[in-house]
Amino acid sequence: MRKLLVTVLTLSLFITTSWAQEKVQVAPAGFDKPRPEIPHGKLDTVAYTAKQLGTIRKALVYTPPGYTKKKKYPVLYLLHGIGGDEFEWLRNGQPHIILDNLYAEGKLEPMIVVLPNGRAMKDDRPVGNIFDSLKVQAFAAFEKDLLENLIPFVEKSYAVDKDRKRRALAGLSMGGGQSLNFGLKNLDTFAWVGGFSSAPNTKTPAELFPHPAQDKGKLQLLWLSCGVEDNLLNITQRTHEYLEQHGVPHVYYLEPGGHDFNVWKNDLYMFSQLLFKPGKAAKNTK
Ligand code: FER
Repeated sequence: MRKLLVTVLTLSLFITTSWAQEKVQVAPAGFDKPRPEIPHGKLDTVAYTAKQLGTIRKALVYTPPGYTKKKKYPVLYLLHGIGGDEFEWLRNGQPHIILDNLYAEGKLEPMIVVLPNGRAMKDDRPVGNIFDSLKVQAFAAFEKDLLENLIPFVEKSYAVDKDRKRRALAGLSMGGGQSLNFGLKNLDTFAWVGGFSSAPNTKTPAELFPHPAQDKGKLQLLWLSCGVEDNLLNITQRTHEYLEQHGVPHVYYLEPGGHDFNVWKNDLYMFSQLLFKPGKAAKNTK
């Protein structure tokens, strides 16, 4: 514990210092401010059948400016945290504004972004005790719902490129844990995986990526990020250390801040610019 504390403190000192020296790149001011004069993407609410639950579940879908059925788009599934639902990113992170602004600057590969509800249970609202074990288990149960219900629904409803190299899974906190757990287990489905400030639902590194030698070439991007003041930093850090020890290319991005949307908006800004750009992603990966 003492050693861990010292490591974290040293690390944060280093990061704070290097940030002060502007070595840690963060999103520029205004990246999340609406710009009425630019083209905007569109937000839809969709409803799909969850076979296992016997319910109709909701998700939000953001299609980029200029979206046309004549093209095939890659898809990012972007997951929320323990107190959230399909609206959490929209309410607190405004991904549509961040992405509209990036499109206006020509900085994104056009993509569809799906905001699911990651709590796969009959009542999937974030009410009562959000840490209740049945609710936490429902975050694990979402793996099946995502793979068997939501992805097929999105792919028949939108103009989607179904190649694994055009499918990404990322999320914040509980959603970061889900992204690492599901993404790294299903490398035939996802080639782009991102964990933002991943929570204690994240499997241990050896469970997450048990065959590094065999699998390390399968990812186009494996992204791990966290605020240096986040109490959950140890989860991201231990995952990074394992991947580094086993020579698995990944991005390890430590940034100023704690466990909140200032960090996650910055993550979306940084991560989205690498998505579906194999050359750029490889250049930014160690
Ligand atoms: C925990 C601490 C935090 C935990 C989950 C979280 C399941 C999730 C936080 C979030 O999603 O913001 O012990 O256990």
